[in-house]
Amino acid sequence: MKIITAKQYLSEKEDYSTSQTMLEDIDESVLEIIKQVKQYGDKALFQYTKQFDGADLTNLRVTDEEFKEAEKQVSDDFLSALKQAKANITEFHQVQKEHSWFVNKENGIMLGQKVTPLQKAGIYIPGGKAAYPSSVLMNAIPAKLAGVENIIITTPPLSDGTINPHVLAAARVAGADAVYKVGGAQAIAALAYGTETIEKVSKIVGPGNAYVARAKKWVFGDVAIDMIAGPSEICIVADETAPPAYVAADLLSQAEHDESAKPICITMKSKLAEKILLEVEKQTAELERKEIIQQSLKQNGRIILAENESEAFELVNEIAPEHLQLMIQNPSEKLHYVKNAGAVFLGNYSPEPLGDYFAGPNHTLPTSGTAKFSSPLGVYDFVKKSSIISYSSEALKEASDTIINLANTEGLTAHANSVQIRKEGSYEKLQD
Ligand code: HSO
Ligand code: ZN
Repeated sequence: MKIITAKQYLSEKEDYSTSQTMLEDIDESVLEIIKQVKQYGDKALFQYTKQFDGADLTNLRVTDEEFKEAEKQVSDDFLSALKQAKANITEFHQVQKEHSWFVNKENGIMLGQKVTPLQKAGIYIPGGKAAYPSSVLMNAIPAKLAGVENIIITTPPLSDGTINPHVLAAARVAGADAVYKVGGAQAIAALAYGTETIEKVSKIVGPGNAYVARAKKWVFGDVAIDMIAGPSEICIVADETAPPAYVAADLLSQAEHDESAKPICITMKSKLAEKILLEVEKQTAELERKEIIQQSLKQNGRIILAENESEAFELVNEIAPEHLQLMIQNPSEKLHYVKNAGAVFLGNYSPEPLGDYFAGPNHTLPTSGTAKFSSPLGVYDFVKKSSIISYSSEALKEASDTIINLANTEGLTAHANSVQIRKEGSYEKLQD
């Protein structure tokens, strides 16, 4: 981790973690996998699961017995933690529900917008070390609240054919309808196009590695996707009221996710910068995932010295971080300076992991600067809208000339005729 100025930060070249040639290689295998799954369905899924996960399966769907076994393996304390988190996530997301609306206007005109849940949603949950039960809750609960009838999860099995019991327990608590043992690009292809066992969904959500991310990009259009998630990011704006040990701990909480995670602190005080740096070094040495953390700190860890708060916020808005912590005096009064951030944590007692697990807002957030135009995952991601239009014969007659004029101007005389025929009341005449 190094201390630099705002100018130096902005002039640093972006270090693309996935190079162009790597991307081309990934795309080549991803496209082949998609093709095979489209053509051979389950057979391709079994074969890829054997090849990539080392699991020789005969059944893709997790059975009731497997769920029961998983629930026995997890502690009561863990189950109760899941349930508390679920209650908070539900309470927060409940407010996001959108409702259909209709307005009756003069002359027998009715207009409206009908909100309909997606019928089927597919959630991808990574396996192995990055198997996060919290992500199961964060993806499935908003879908459930939106009214999605069929919520299915795909996740890669371990080589013995089992799934992380904590993930299965979370799937049950969240109310998922089925869990399938399949991961990688093959899972995304199965969700997008369907196989004998896995039903085709309308939208695929959830985090994943580079293969999953590229597969999502390739199937987009045939199916909806949530976002292409990049590595985790945290940006902390700290002034002299921020305890350096807290700042360091929070930076490291995101650094441990991934070698290419981005832990950034912006401060106006160079003394504080030095203290935070010392704390980062001290705390890293004690942490279990120090190898990952050290990589992340080396590649992307920065303490940026800003001249004043206004420069600090300019930088924040340019970075558009996934997570922004304001560890400054009166943080809520400064909130209006924040234009681009996935989630904003205010004060010294709102550390980022509070949001990852417990507070209620979603932890699926826009990364890599996409907070400039994207929002956190929410109930609104699992519904779609239809416009409703209803006119009476008088209302249509009154509008006819205007519509006919617009249609004729576009040279679309059949459009004009569809209105003209009603204006003349030809149908009514035919009935006579
Ligand atoms: N901070 C991650 C989400 C997560 N953290 C899951 C722990 N578990 C999203 O950037
Ligand atoms: Zn996290």
